[in-house]
Amino acid sequence: MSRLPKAELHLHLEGTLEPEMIFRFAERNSIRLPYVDVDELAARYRFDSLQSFLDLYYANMATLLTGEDFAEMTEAYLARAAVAGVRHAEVFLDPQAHTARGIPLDAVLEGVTSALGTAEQRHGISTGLIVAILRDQSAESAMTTLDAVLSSDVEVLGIGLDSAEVGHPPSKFVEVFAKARANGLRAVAHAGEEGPPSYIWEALDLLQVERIDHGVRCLEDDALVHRLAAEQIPLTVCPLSNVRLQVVPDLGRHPLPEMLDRNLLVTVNSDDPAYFGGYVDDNYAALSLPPETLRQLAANSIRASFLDNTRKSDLL
Ligand code: ES4
Ligand code: ZN
Repeated sequence: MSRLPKAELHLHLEGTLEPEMIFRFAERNSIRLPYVDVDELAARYRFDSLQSFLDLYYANMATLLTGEDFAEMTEAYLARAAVAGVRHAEVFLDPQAHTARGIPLDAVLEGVTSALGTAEQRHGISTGLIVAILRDQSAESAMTTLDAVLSSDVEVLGIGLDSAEVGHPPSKFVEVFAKARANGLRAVAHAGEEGPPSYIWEALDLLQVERIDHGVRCLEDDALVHRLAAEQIPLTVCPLSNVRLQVVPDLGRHPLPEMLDRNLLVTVNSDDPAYFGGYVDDNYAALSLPPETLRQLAANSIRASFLDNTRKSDLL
């Protein structure tokens, strides 16, 4: 199944920072790590919530300093994604996590886009960049970040919303998303991962997003499920992430089959593969679904992408 042509729609570039890379970048950037080796670091990859993961995810970013680091990380992801059959990737980047550490936004964007720009040629993967807003930071910080991104000369596909969900509802970012959409960005948001179904309603009605990232908690609200199904709003589900962050107890009890049964436009994605035990092919395999269902999920990922219809038809 790994070769099925597919799109990856929910992938945090910083979540592809593998332990080996963390040590290599720390060495060359003279950054002291609080772990002696890869094994000691890998032993910390046990999480009991989204926040417990985010603490390590942000700490490890201290090793990313130069445009070159961002380019290498992105290139390594693309090479691995090609092996997984990914033909199109719409990837998240968290600019605030880097600008807050004093890394110039231009270095981050140039590094990432230099690798994305050669992906088609090197790996046969078309790409788009989604700038994600950290919802646990202020709306002012989000607006400053959006303005900086819009005035840079990189091509950005969309705006997203991520980081610690509970207590940070979509309503906090209405103006930011309105401005992003007015400037031609596509809009998506994490909602209903740890947060309640009301956050999914808000993302749709207040932020006017075109896709929901995760969204697994929609099943708690029948009216919401009907809306998502009727409008065929894509849900970018990440099975291994959900298990590792204890959003669901185990893969056998993952709600994805029920979501498909309820006619939701579900896609399978890897979220933060360096942290959650696998890339997108591993997520497909982990579900233990029949081949025709896996084919359906791969087709859904193409349909749910922001590609134009011509390229969608080529990939389907
Ligand atoms: C994330 Cl799994 C997840 N949820 C929310 N925000 C994130 N940022 C990176 N991974
Ligand atoms: Zn995510």
